[in-house]
Amino acid sequence: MKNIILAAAALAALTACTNGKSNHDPLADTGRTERTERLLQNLRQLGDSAVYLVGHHDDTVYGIGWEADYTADSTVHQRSDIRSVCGDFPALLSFDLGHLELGDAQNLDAVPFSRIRQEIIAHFDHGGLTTLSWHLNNPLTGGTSWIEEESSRQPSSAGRQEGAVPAILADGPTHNLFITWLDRVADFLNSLETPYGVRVPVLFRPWHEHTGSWFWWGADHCTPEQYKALWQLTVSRLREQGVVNALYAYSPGTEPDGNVEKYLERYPGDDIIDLMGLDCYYKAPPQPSPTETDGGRLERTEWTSLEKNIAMVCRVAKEHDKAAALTETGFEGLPVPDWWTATLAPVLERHPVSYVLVWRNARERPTHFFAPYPGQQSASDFVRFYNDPHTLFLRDLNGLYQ
Ligand code: BMA
Repeated sequence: MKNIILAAAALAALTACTNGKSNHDPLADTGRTERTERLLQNLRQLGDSAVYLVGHHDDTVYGIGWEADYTADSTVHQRSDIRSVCGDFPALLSFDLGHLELGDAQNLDAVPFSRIRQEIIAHFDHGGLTTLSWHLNNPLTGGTSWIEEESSRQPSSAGRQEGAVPAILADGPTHNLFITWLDRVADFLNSLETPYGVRVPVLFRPWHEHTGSWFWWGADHCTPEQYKALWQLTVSRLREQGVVNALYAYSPGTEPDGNVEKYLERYPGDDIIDLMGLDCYYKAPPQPSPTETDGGRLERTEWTSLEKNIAMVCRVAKEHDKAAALTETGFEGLPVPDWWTATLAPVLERHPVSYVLVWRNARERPTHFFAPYPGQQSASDFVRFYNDPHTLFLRDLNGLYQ
């Protein structure tokens, strides 16, 4: 385990005694488990420290050139592209609940929900954290989360997409259907329990990137009031269904462009949200001309959209007493060998967040990956990133729930 440099508060929180593997699972005054509330405190404190958790979507279930055997329990929490590169799992795992709402056995990326449950519990047992996104289908049209895909598949239904959010609010035509979908999510969250009787805390991150308009809950498809009502309905129903182990993350895209009013325009409220985030991907800048002598390095290290937005997110999260995070990021295909230490790490050093999450290494789309794998050109730089005293991986954690 590396030497961790932590601010005093985070040091106390993260290194306190054991990970708490007992079946003592009391509720706090908030109605959530005490472990869930302590996790929130620790995520908040991480924002005051110089360190952050590193996360990867679908990390332990597949990677480039491999997929876990979902029929064998012995393959749970065993393999990971990140582990193959640096010898440790990410501190944060992420999975998607898309198609859980349909009652399917596997999610939209063909990972069984039973395996996702096992991975979450195993990761918690090792002291780690899991976040869950939800690329759910459109209850009004039956299409996917994505507007374009849906419009191009069924051009005649494009106009109806604008009504998908109001249609699930009270008295809307798909309200009852949507409640059954939420109840399936509640059942799943309630099923995240260790053999020793502890509900596993998770960070639920639905309705993401809503400042863009590619999802049916996006900015052009509902009003701010409807979007807020969607969140209220979601969280209040999950609470009613006995969910005591979820924190909730708000994660707009980069459209607010550093403008706090825009960032908060659809914010559902401090009583609902626990963590304020940002989804911001790195896009390769245009190739430098041969007359430019720095080979493009200067441009590469200036990530303006992230700088602007993450500074604002850190500030506003502090004002609202919330945790802050870079809830999704990455550079698809990692074509630059030093992206981790030359581009990502310097921004996060300037703007302390509780975690950074990179997206998945799709085994079915070999160019769609965001973490290195052995032999990938950024792998040795990722090891430097791993050894950076600011980054936390699984073995660095001891007490995230204490
Ligand atoms: C997107 C892509 C898709 C995937 C979806 C949900 O960003 O990775 O291939 O289905 O996320 O995981």
